[in-house]
Order: sequence, then C-alpha cells, then structure tokens
Amino acid sequence: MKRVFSGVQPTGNIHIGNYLGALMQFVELQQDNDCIYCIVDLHSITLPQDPKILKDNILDVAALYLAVGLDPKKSVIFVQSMVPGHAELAWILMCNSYTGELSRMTQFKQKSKDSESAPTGLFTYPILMAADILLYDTDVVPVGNDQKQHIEITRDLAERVNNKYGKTFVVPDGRFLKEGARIMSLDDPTSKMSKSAENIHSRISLLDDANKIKKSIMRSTTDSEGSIRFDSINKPGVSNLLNIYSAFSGMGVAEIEKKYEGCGYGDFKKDLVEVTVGAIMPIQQRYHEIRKSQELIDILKDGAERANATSEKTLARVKKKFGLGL
Ligand code: ATP
Ligand code: LTN
Repeated sequence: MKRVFSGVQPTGNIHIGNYLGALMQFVELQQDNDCIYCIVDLHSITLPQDPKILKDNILDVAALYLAVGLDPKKSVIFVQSMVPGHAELAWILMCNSYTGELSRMTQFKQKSKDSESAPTGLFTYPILMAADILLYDTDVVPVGNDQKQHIEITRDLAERVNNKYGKTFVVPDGRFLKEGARIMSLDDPTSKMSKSAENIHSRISLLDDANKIKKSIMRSTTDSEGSIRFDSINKPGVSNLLNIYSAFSGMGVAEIEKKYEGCGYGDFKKDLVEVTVGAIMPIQQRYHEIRKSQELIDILKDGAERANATSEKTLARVKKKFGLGL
C-alpha cells in the first residue's frame, strides 16, 4: 500500500476541471492505497480571504469530497489548520530552503507580478506544501501539471535534509494528469478552466444549477467550421466539449464524433447539457444531504485526530534529527 496525499484549496467554485482532473483521481486511488486528503486552508490565506466565506468554503469542499465518493472509512479527510504539525514542519523546512529557489517558482511570479511587495506567505507557499507532503511519509502526490515545480522543490528539500541529517523523509513522486484530462475554459478554450476566472460562464461549478449549466454550455466558444471532431490545435473549443462529454458519459471521443456526424453544434451542445447535468445532479444531491450535517463535522474532527497522530510521529523524528527540544 502506498501513502497518497493531496490537497485542494477552499477558495470556492469547485468546478468540473477540479472534479475530472483531481477529485476523480482521489476517489480511484483510495481503492488500493492509504490516502490522506486535506483541505488546505492555511494555503488559501496567502491571499486575502473573508473569514465567514472561508469557513463556508472549507465545509463546501469537505462536503464535495464526500459527495464525489471519498470514503472516510478508506481515506483520512481533514482540514490543514486543525493539525499544527503543518506549520511547525514548514518552519523547519524554511530554515533549509533558499530565497533563490523560491524566487524561481512560476506560481509565485504570476501571483505577485502586479505588486511591488508580495506577502511572505505567498513566497513560502511551496514550503508549506512540502511540509504537508513530507509530514505523512507520502509516496505519491496526485496533482495537476501546474504543481510540477512544487513537487520538485518538495523532493529537493527532502533529499537535502536526508543528505544533511541522515534519512529523515520519504522522497515523494508526483502523479500528474494526462494532457487530455485538462479541462479548458468554456469562453476561452486556450486557457484552463479556473476557479478564479471572472466570467462565471467560463466554468461549470459542481454546485451550479441546471439552468446555469445550460447557459454556460450553450454559449461556449466553438468555431465556424461546424463539424464535431477532435482537433485541439485548430478546434480547441469543440475538442474541450468532446473531452467533457467523454468524461461524463464514459463514451470514447471517436464514438462521440461518430454519433454526431453531420449534426450541428446546437444539437451536440444540447445533449452535452443533458449528459453534464445527469452526472452532476447526483453529486449535488449527496452534497446537500451532508453539507449541514453533524456527520460532516465529526468526520473532519476524526480526520484531524488521525492526521495529527501520524504527523506527531514524523515531527518527533525530525526534531530528534535536528537536535530540537529536549
Ligand atoms: P485557480 O485557477 O483559481 O488557481 P484551480 O481551479 O486551479 O484554481 P486548485 O485548487 O488550484 O484550482 O486545483 C485543485 C486541483 O484541481 C489541482 O490538482 C489542479 O491541478 C486541478 N485542476 C484545476 N483546474 C483544472 C482543470 N481546468 N482541468 C483539470 N484539472 C484541474
Ligand atoms: N498547491 C496545491 C494545493 C496543495 C497541495 C498540497 C496539493 C497544497 N498542499 C499538498 C498536493 C499536496 C494546488 O494549488 N493545487
């Protein structure tokens, strides 16, 4: 059994890209691995958050985790800030990292480019992520390609500490998405579907109602050719819709192309609305059943206790290696 760890930020608008790209992998992996899934609220405060909204978003992600099929009997599900070891290990790792390597992180460069001075937390974000991963002796980290650099720095840090202090950390591997699994924005199919994009019709959120889903799909960007075929270079919009159709229906892309031979985009989009709504509604139903329940709170408390027990062991080992404490 391999130890799997991953996290999602509670920043709202969990969309079908997050679902097809990350959450579905999480569910699959819990069958034969020892999985820990975290809601990384400490990461989310690297940018300003409204406290009330953040609290709601944390519970939303937790309820969605369960609604898509994460099973608290198989996986540990918890909120990062409820386990103090994350911040503690991050500090120790910070003392073994360099401003040079953190300055090279593309996510930091992107998120800080418009201001003269960025929050320190945004700069040290990758170290907290490394702490999340190393704290649980993680073997595998399922994430999107955008996280490659962060996994690399985690591995570097683990190896650096192991070389200096003797074997302390497991060096983790990333498990990255296949290119085709990347869901693109509906209004601009050359950029990825994103939580933070301004246009709500650029994404389909897992909590959108059927009407909104219909609007977003019907107005999605295609092209003037009028044929339904996969060509991500020349027909990025249609190709993206084909990917979504395929993911939700289980049909292969070639099969879908065949089914819609000679049809117009309107008919194809109408059916895609049906397929998407059909896939999302059962998730929403489970979400609503659990979102306000005491069960959800109990699951997160139990998850935090279990995560804490494991993290304390790792921290004790690290502190001993470093000569910290008594
Ligand atoms: P933002 O765009 O606002 O930075 P996000 O939509 O990328 O946010 P994250 O919380 O950063 O959301 O991502 C959660 C997980 O979902 C990550 O593993 C990420 O790689 C994956 N993911 C995000 N967007 C997509 C997408 N469009 N297609 C497939 N996977 C995605
Ligand atoms: N940076 C990640 C979220 C994240 C994470 C982690 C993922 C924080 N800590 C540990 C995997 C393992 C993101 O933005 N997707």
